[in-house]
Amino acid sequence: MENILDVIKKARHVTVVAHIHPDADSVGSASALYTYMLQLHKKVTFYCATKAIDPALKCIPWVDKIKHTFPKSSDLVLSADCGNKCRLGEILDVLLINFDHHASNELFGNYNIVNKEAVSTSQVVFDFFVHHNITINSKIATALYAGLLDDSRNFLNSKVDEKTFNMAAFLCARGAKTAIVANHISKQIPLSAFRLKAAMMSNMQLVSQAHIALFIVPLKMLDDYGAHHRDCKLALEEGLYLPSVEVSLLLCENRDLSIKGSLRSKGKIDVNMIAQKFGGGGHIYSAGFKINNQSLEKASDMVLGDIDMF
Ligand SMILES: [Mn+2]
Repeated sequence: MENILDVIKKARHVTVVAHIHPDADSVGSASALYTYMLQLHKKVTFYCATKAIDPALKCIPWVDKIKHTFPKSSDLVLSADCGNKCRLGEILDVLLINFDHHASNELFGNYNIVNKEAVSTSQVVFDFFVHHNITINSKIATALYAGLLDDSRNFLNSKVDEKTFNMAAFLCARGAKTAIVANHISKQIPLSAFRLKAAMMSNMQLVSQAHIALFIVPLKMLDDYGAHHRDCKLALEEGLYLPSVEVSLLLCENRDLSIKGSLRSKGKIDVNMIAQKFGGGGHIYSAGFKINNQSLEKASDMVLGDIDMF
């Protein structure tokens, strides 16, 4: 681990990378690394390939600094919450340190700081900071807390343990703005997402003896409500609240007519394994994939056929 600090210290221009279609964990972890680079007086760029950043993430420090073009002079990348290279967007082939917690992480970095047991990538970054006695100021604390809150599903997912709460307590003590983060990340829904959720709920199908909640979202449904892909996750995650449901499956049409698949599980079924069959990945409880050149109906038959229920 020690020589990673040397690698960072030797770099002239560091770029922290949040993944495409970023969430609070990716942006929060990248933001914390960005603050650390400022503490080291490094030249640093915050890069994310996706231009439409969820406005809820504005509560995370430095989100206003995000650039969508990878800087040519960069000689080191710190990637945050990226399970594979495709998640990085268009970057140059430079030295890379991979901070992540995905079960499907492909260890694509020159250095891989990956803990698949961690609740969030922000926990991986937190452990790295604590291990190296790096100062956690209020900006870092707020950023890491945002990742922890979101990836732990508001401290409700099965990976949450004593360590999670100890980290939260530590971040509170360092000035994390917990109420502001909660109000943005967990307690605020745009009207478009509100309306989409209602439509998704009423169109939900229960299949495999009601063990699977299936949500099919054609592009037109998104457009009717002016909603985004990310807005689908509200209904997707609440599908698991039904007592009989073990897996919640979303198939959502992309603008290029490919299909984005998202899976959530209570834990009996490993959805990372299912997503990997379609070239995707993630975690046991939460995973995603993409299917090209298929109709929504065909895609749903393909995926349902690959979920073995007990
Ligand atoms: Mn994450």
